[in-house]
Amino acid sequence: MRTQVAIIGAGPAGLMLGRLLDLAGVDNLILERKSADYVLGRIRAGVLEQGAVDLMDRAQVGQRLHAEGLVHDGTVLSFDGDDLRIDFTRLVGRQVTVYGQTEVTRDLMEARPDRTIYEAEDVDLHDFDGSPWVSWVKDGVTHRLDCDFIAGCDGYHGVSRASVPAAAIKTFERIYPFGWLGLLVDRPPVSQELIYARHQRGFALCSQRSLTRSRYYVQVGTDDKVEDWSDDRFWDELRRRLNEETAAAMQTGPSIEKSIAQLRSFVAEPLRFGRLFLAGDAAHIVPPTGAKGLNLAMSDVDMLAEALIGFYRDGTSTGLDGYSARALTRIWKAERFSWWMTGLLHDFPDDGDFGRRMQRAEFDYLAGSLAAQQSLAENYTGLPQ
Ligand code: RFL
Ligand code: PHB
Repeated sequence: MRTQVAIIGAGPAGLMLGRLLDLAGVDNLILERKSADYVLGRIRAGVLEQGAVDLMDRAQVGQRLHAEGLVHDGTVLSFDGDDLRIDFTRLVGRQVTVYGQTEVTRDLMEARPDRTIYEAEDVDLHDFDGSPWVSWVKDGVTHRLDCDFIAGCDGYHGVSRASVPAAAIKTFERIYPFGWLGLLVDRPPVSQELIYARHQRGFALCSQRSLTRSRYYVQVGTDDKVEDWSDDRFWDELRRRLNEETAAAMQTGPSIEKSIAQLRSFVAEPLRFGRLFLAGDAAHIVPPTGAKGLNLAMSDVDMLAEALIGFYRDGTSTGLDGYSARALTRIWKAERFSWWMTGLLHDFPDDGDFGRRMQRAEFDYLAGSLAAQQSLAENYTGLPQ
């Protein structure tokens, strides 16, 4: 078998890259380790920057997003019960859209019913410094795909980054001393806008998927297990971390999903190794506090698709040569913002009273400074490419 671009991973990065290449007439095949249902069952991101919404439109998969997505003009930060609204529209003239990653993935999958091989086991990358090819096993049979380029869109635990010789790659990492326990429930959101809350007991987030489905998170310890958290325990803890009116208005119910994510910052450099390119979570991880992971994955593949399409259309490799540096500039800015939001809003057990006072001072500064609020709004709604 032969294709122009072999894409590893059918998460949002791989599916969007495949779609952009399809529209430009560049042949590609996606290899995904899991089943389509498994991929759709993963509950992850919820907030899209305008740039990601625009990309969905350019990929001609934005119809349902515009019909069902919830456009938000601002968000609320809460510190020990004191609320501060960040008004994106007034501060920077931009908005964000609440539309689940599951829905983004579904829209992209429906636009491409074929040429994704699900349940491809033992995917292996070969000769990406010369004439690349990919092998995998499906139903006990080994297959081979020759290609011009490989796009590693297979997430943090994928095979693509792991295939690069250690001497060719440098990684930067911070693991935070806590995780997020998330719960999904079919109840209306407690608040029209998202609430990011810093409380003595730790961080909490009130998010949503629709007018009838809510997503809530609480900061938990690194040793906490989902089994330790009954729904009742989750709701009690969440309410304790919110101000009284919000806690009283909260509609609780049985969880339809509950999971814990460890928080980490991670960047790999560079993003190109011969004819292999990394994009999305395969290349970087942000803690979810700034709602940047999915958006970064989208902007990476937007740039990568432009570079690949340029190569096939004009025969020029300028875009491919510049991809790594161009994407990394944007990635590091999103890393900085996500790290900063995480630092402002979480309980850091080792930082003591001084650390807490610094967080409070930062919150008070934000509350009193339109310039500081504008900086937050500019980053949260998405920096330009
Ligand atoms: P994905 O989604 O991990 O997809 C990678 C795909 O590759 C497959 N794969 C393989 N396939 C073949 N062979 C192998 N050896 C393979 N190994 C892996 C996997 O099965 C999978 O299907 O990466 P991608 O496409 O780069 O997308 C990244 C996003 O998923 C991620 O950044 C976001 O979910 C992060 N994130 C958020 N991002 C936002 O922009 N806004 C948010 O509000 C937001 N909230 C979140 C989040 C992530 C969270 N968790 C669970 C870490 C909230 C949470 C709780
Ligand atoms: C979510 O709805 O899952 C979500 C929203 C905002 C974040 C992180 C996660 O910052």
